[in-house]
Amino acid sequence: MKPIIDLRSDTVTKPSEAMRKAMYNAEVGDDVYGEDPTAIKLQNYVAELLGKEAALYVPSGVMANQICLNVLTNPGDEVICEKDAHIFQYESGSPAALSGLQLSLVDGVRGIFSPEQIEPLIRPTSAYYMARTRVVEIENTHNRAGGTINPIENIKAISELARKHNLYMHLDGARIWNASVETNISPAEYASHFDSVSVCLSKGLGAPIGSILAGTKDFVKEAFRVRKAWGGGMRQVGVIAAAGLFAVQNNIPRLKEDHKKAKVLANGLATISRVSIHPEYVETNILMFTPKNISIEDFQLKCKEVGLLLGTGKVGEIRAVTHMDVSFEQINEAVRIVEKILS
Ligand code: TLP
Repeated sequence: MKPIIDLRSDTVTKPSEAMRKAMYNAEVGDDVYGEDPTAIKLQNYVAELLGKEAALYVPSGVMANQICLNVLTNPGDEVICEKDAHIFQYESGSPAALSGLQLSLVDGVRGIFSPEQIEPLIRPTSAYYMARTRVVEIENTHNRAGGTINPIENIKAISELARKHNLYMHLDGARIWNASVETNISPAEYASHFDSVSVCLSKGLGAPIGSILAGTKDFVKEAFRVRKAWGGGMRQVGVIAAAGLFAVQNNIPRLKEDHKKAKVLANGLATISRVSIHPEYVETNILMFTPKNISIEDFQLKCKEVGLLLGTGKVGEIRAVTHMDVSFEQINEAVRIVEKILS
């Protein structure tokens, strides 16, 4: 039987043999006491990569984002973000549930909003009866918008506006690595425009678990407290932190290959008349398309029956994500499968 072609997400990758060896050999200690040497190594390595004073290893991207928001805000505050932001769409209402926050949503163009769009949303500090605008959040690359890269000049202009209004900036950089390899702008340069940053090790980088949040020493000290309060304090965590360290030390440059795969897939799908797609929108490893005259559910089911797994994006959209565990040959096979189903 042919192996399944799993394009649901770049989270589906499995640890390689070399990564497992690093896990096996990891030195460990009790991380709740801050004594796990491998977690410390990972945190220091990523803090440096992001040009931040300190960093903290956490179980997931959701936890990283939510701890950052919690530390930056007080209940009743408002966070400005794009309408398709992960923190709004896919984090189970946690800004409200965990931190008492409300979100002010901006209608971006393929996930990207301008400073001009958000300036009128910033509430006057004199208006004591309004929520207090506290944070501007940017997701880069933007997942639900199809892996789009936020231009650095735009990020810079937004962060200048935020500074002017004494607002914090938070980066959901789950896939900042993808943006970085594509633009040659370092993760540190991206991060320099933000007070807090969350990055994922378990997506394109191929680690089985984990995210990192980063900021100033004081910020991370407080994040350490919140992580424990929310049940995210882990013990001999070095066995998984080793996988994260391996991922971040070895698997960033190869993300370019995943971007090529996404382009090959998009161009292939564009030749199918019953597929609606914009291959020119594909910037990184995520692509969105719509199969015509068939429901998303039926289409996904038919694909699944022949070994192709696809995800969903916005309503009526299929999401396909390329990653290290899918080959170019499998990408071509995926195009053939879709062509056959829609012929
Ligand atoms: N995204 C997942 C799903 O939740 C959609 C995926 O398959 O892409 N920020 C961004 C931009 C993300 O895409 C994700 C995960 C997260 C945060 C949360 O990471 P995890 O799943 O580790 O909590």
